[in-house]
Amino acid sequence: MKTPAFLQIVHADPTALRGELIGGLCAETASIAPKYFYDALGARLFSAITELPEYYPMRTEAAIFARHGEAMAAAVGDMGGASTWVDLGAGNCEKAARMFDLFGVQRYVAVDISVDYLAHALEHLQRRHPTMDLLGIGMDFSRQIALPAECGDGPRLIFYPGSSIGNFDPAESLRFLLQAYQAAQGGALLIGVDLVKPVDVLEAAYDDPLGVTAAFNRNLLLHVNRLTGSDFRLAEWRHVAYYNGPSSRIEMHLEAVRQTTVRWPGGERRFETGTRIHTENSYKWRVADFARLLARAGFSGVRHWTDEREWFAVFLAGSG
Ligand code: AVJ
Repeated sequence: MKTPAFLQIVHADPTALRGELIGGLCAETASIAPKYFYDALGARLFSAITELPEYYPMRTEAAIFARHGEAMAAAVGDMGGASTWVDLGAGNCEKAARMFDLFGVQRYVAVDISVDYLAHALEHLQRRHPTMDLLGIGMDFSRQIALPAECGDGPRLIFYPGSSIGNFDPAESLRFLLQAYQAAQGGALLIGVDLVKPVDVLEAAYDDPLGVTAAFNRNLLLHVNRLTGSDFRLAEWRHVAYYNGPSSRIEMHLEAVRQTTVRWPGGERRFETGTRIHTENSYKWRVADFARLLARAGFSGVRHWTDEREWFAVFLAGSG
């Protein structure tokens, strides 16, 4: 049996991370970047979110792949095919693995910031697919998708499911798509995008009655305490999530329920009652606007598949 290969492209620099976090806390509008949600507990809480009846994106996307996967594979074939699948933010690799047979994937490159988790997932995957070429890459691709030569020089299928692109604002999304276009090397992009829909549906998905999303949001403070040595106390912060219509995005915040001072080695900040720390944006797109953005990034032959309610879309876009 083959063994999966690994490459560690960047080691997260703890001092730089700390500086970035403290900078966000001290800014006029305090913020913490959403990538910090995913410590070990945060990753499990997110997985619990995907089980909630109110959180429709994952199961809607899964249904689209199950129903239209064959058509997607045929469309990629019509575009000339892609020898390598590149999974951005692969996590447990399960979403991509479900498509291997349908797409006849021989070479799979899993990219994720958390390489330990990835190593484990790829070993498991290799046991189920003994002849496949598997490569794991520990890399933060949020600013730049700089894939190493080991990924091969043929056309690639860039796989970016789950509406992860929703964390980027429209300008950042365009930058990301331009990068994805280059990385595809004449292949294609397969990407999941959450769509605009009634506000009550959106808000329930990000403020569920069981409080799992609230726990996911508030757990961020425990992670920040560990990373920076700060002393956030959970009892003083509540989860706030609402749809910002003019910006087409869900916003998540943590709001101080009383006046509180947060201290860390070398600094502190006082938060008045009701002040907020912005923790996440999750943009919702209209099909026509996202198709236009793909075209602006250079993609052609854009197709999309959606569910009956048109709550979520999977786009396929060619870079050839
Ligand atoms: C992982 C960014 C797709 O925006 O729906 C879920 C994260 N935040 N509930 C999303 C999230 C709160 C999720 N993404």
